[in-house]
Amino acid sequence: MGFVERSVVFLMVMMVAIKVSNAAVHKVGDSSGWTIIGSIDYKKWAATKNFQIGDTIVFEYNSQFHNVMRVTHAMYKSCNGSSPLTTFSTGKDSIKITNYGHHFFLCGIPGHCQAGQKVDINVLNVSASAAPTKSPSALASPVPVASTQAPSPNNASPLIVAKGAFGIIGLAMTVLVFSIST
Ligand SMILES: [Cu+2]
Repeated sequence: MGFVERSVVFLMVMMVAIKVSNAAVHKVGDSSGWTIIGSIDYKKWAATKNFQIGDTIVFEYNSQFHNVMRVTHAMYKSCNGSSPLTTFSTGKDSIKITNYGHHFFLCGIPGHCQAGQKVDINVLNVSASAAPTKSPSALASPVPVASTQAPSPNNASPLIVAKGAFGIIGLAMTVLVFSIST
């Protein structure tokens, strides 16, 4: 492979590595899993998590006794599992979050949802607490800046993005040069 090809491959590997490292896996109910035993408060569980796009939600349960149905808000509220959007039933279902907003799930076995086996995965479109390398849309949003410090706050966002990109490329190039010279 030539230098250019190697550079491109290396950069792609870097991008994938960065993407993977940002994504989290959330096991519903933590060690208890997806169950009606112990009356787990899945609302409470979800409230302690910071769900992001790219994260994976894992439902672990005994497939003889439970399942997982993705439903609408109305179905979630009324525990109606008669016409789910999707049904999962492997006993270990991994669902990747691909969009913002609420993702409603319940167990479709009669009585289980009423007993509390339901969860609302809410993916917030905010990243005030997120790392600076998160989505560009978050960086582009207007940030209140003291007028004495920055007379033109509109210029701040592209600068941050550019700095982040140069940082990644710079790091990649450094490693690349190192790998070639050895
Ligand atoms: Cu169940």
